[in-house]
Amino acid sequence: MSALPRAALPGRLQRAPEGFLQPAQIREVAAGRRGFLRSAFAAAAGLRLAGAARAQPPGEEVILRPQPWATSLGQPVAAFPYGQPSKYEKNLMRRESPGLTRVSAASVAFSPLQGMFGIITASGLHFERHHQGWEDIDPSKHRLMVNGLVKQETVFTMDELMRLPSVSRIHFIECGANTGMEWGNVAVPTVQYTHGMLSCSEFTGVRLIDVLDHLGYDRKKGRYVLAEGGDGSGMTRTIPMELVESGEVLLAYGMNGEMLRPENGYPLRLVVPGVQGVSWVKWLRRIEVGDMPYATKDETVHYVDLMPNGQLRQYTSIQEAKSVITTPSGGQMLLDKGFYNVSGIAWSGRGKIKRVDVSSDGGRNWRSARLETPVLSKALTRFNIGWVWDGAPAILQSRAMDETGYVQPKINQLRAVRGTRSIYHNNAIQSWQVAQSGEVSNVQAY
Ligand SMILES: Nc1nc2c(c(=O)[nH]1)N[C@H]1C(S)=C(S)[C@@H](COP(=O)(O)O)O[C@H]1N2
Ligand SMILES: [Mo]
Repeated sequence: MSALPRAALPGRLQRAPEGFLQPAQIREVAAGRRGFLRSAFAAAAGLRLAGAARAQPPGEEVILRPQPWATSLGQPVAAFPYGQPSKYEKNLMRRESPGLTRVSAASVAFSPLQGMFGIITASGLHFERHHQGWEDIDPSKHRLMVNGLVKQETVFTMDELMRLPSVSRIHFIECGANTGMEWGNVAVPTVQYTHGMLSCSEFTGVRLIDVLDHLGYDRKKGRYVLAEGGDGSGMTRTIPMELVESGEVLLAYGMNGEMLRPENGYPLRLVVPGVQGVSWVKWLRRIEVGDMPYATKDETVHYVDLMPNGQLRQYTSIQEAKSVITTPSGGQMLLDKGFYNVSGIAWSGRGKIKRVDVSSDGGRNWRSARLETPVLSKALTRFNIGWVWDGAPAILQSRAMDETGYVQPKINQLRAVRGTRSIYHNNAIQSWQVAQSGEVSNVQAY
């Protein structure tokens, strides 16, 4: 990928400490504000910086004078019957990568990880990956057929499915192609494009095993499930029955407290915790129980890993432990030396995150970050750690370890095993370079 249109990049100052100020405003308040930040955070971090005792700046206009919002009548309730983000948050949105070709409606919109907090992805910012565009299916016309090795082949309406016992679970979903550009040393500029085919939501639905049990599936022979989507892409994936029997696979209709959004599979999608996104079949119309893997186009032509010896690795569906620093990250800018809260997310398709280490010197020295609780299995885990930038060039990295003891590899360790011709399953450590100017950019460092 070469030159990027400027408009495709999130604002350089987004979520930098002074990210809400316009450049002119920044210059205006710079001296005073910086002095204040320096002393406040030096105290908070228990640090002693030269000049830290400097007096606080005199008050600004905005704090001294009553502002329009304090002297007028506010908007009435339900001005927007369905709530919208502030108009000042317009920069925070899903984006298509300028480096990827859009094939008609088959494309990707990435989540803006650089501007998100905690572990839950706001539904309107959930990434989108469609093989043939999205549909808004009338739920009264949607059906789920369950057939194959079951005693009682059945077609369900949505009403029938929603009468069954339901569960709600928080899980991440990551496309197997997330971070795929980095295999070929193509450093895309921002975390939105390097890692934004990743989201985490609370999903509500019926456990697939409950439905299969009820219909009397063949426990001996029926070791695989085929999931088929109702969109034009003919999306079909094989799910091993052990995953279904673990009770984790859901026929989900809810996401973050409301019905699924159309682009995420309304009214029904499969949720397969820990497994790459493609198996989370959207607009789910059919589940077939079978006695062997189906080897569909989506698991023979696509979503296979080309290994250095020229062979294709198949059915590598579990997303291994991975993490990324989201602030500061590529495209952002540190405006001054001093304290920064380094924040990021970690996840593993094999269970809970156990530890995240952070380095500011390209992996020579590591410190363990604070994991925000609750730490959930197969969900995003937020980590935070304080860092004092001394103004010299630095390389920020994070390294996740999951409860199995697996440690996220460096990109060269991964390449040694996998070669460079893969598209999928790149879970390497991400490096963000902080230049002396404060500019943060994507680099590959070992
Ligand atoms: N029916 C159907 N299901 C689908 C797809 C699709 O194109 N059609 N895309 C898959 C892929 S490749 C991914 S990564 C996830 C993306 O889910 P999302 O759009 O809700 O983020 O859905 C999967 N399920
Ligand atoms: Mo995907």
